[in-house]
Amino acid sequence: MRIRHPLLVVALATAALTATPAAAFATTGGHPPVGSGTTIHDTQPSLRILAQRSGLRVGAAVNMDLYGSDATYTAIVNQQFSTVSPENVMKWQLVEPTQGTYDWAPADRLVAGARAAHQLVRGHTLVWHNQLPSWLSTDGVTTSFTPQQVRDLLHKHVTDEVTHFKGQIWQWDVVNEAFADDGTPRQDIFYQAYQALGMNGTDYIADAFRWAHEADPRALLFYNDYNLEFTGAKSNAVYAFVQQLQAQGVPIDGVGFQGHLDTQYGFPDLQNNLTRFAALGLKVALTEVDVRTFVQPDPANPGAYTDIPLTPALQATQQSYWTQLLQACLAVRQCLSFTAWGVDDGHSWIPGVFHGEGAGLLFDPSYHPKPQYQELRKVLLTTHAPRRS
Ligand code: 9MR
Repeated sequence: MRIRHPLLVVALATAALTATPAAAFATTGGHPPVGSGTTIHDTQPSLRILAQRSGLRVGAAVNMDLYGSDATYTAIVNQQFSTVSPENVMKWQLVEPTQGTYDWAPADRLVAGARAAHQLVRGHTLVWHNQLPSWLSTDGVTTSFTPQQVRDLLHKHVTDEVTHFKGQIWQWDVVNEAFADDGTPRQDIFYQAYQALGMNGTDYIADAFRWAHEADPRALLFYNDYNLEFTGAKSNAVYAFVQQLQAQGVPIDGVGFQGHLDTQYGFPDLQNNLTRFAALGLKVALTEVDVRTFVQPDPANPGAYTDIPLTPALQATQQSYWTQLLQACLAVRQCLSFTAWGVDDGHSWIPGVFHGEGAGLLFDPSYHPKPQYQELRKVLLTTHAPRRS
């Protein structure tokens, strides 16, 4: 996959991000200057430029409350990344908050911005038990609609959303997180509806891929999940399941490995898993990478935390995990993109979900690049591993 306008991209990449006073590091307790300054240097090639050597797309999930209004945030998104994912604004809850009334505006803004910055878009996500509109389900497992109505609503949702963005989405996460960690299918409203209709509970997945393909035959259609990085009950179940889909002629193109890692667990046998899925004739991608760790409490704010790892050893483990994640993707020719789930530690889902953990991303809350950012640059600079296009 080649970036079509290399000159423009170089121009974007060589523009300085911001001039930030060194004092910002002291107040945030942030990271020391990387290289010789407090900014990403204007002579330093961006991640997207470096990744181009291997035809790899590097991406970030974008928070639309910041995109376009926070200049530094927006500059990082445009300068560093060649693919973007909407962190929330393409989810069913956001696009159809009231039944029958769509709100495409925030997602349209991202798609337009991506086009202007010569980025590709990963559409996230069409079918998920979470972040459903409240008129459909408040908990993902109960609904007031009949099974046939649930199937019809799913058909309409997938068709309308994929049609709305037709021609503008590179990869769609068609179905997200449909399996539990023990390898059993999640019994959400879709699974239950299909069972009640006398089908296999998981048949909604095949339907969603078929409907998405009908609406935009050129988009790459992905199944996306977490913990597929490790060989185990879940990745084995998904591995068997996607083979079933292929045997039934379901138009699935790829599998997304989210890549939400935590330094308290060992590094997964990721390359092995990427390789076995790719060997099925599928594309693969790292879709939601972050590496969380335990962080220091904020002395000024009891109960709150900084984004500074508790120990230098944890910081070193984080850096090594980022390096290994990227190396695994580069080692597998079918791995098309490597996307971080956010830009900076000040806007990450992690602290709200994992108490006392954080520091998962590549930029600190003052938008300074962290050491793991430089680690990724080093890997990209020293690796030439063309993708299978
Ligand atoms: O980052 C997203 C956060 O802003 C939302 O509140 C949350 C709702 O569950 O979803 C987060 O993104 C998730 C993604 O869509 C699917 N994989 C797990 C991600 C982190 O929870």
